[in-house]
Amino acid sequence: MPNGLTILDVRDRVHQAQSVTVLTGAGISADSGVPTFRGADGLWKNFRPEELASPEAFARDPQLVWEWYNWRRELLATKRPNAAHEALVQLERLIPDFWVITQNVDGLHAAAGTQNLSEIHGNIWKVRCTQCHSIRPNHDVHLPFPPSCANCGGLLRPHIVWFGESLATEDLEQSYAALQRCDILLIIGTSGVVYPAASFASVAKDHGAFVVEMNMEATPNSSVMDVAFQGRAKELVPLLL
Ligand code: BV8
Ligand code: ZN
Repeated sequence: MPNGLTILDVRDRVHQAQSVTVLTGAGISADSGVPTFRGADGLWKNFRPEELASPEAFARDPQLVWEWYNWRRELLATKRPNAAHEALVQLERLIPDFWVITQNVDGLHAAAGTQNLSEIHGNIWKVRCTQCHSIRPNHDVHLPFPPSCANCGGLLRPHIVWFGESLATEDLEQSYAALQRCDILLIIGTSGVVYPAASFASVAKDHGAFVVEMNMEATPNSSVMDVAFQGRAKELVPLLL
């Protein structure tokens, strides 16, 4: 259960740590103007995930799914990392072993300069061929339909992990390794409802890590945390510097 520790106590622990792992969700990008999934302005308010973020939806109506991703690409093209993303880049330079696991597909951690990064749900600025499975960066704000593979002419899909799809083995291996070796796990801006990311707090805790939550609201994982801070990521995360 959360105890009387202040954010300055956590800052001291972080600066003394050998290994720190961070798990982020849509909340860290909210301060960059990127809508979250389940909040009041959430993406899922207007859309139903199973209608769009699933292989079945893409098989049924690839054009509709691409229209949704084109809309999100257009929205994201104007967004920049905020003070929370930037603070994590500073921490990465200070702490011997630092790893960021993000559920976000917006690319803002990489844009801020984070090096040690696992984008476990993929990246909206990458496309994957449904035929030859080649993965390429693509920053076109709007892909004309049907987007076709330069390599084999196959239909391209977003390189994003949809519901019911497995996460990439390499991303899972990197994530579990980072969760098992860290002294501290910082969990920033996630509602803790999507698996397997929602189980990462328990994985780290089972390996003796000190687990800290920074979020606008309490989550189902809050009771697992050693300490939980409620507030905006762009205000809380820089306090760790
Ligand atoms: C898999 C791609 C295994 C789309 C996404 C029943 C029980 C347990 C599991 C399941 C189940 N039924 C189904 C499952 C599995 C399913 C799942 O977990 N479903 C949930 C909904 C129950 N998971 C999967 O399918 C995963 N795959 O398990 O494969 C498998 C095994 C065998 C065979 C096949 C497969 C795949 C999961 C990935 C799904 N893809 N996105 C897209 O993005 O286009 S998930 C989607 O949700 C996003 O990626 C997002 O990252 C993710 C999590 O959301 P959050 O990041 O947490 O965002 P959210 O809006 O929810 O919360 C934001 C938080 O920030 C809030 O708490 C808010 O208070 C806070 N906040 C807001 N502003 C701020 C802030 N905090 C700080 N500062 C602020 N300013
Ligand atoms: Zn191809």
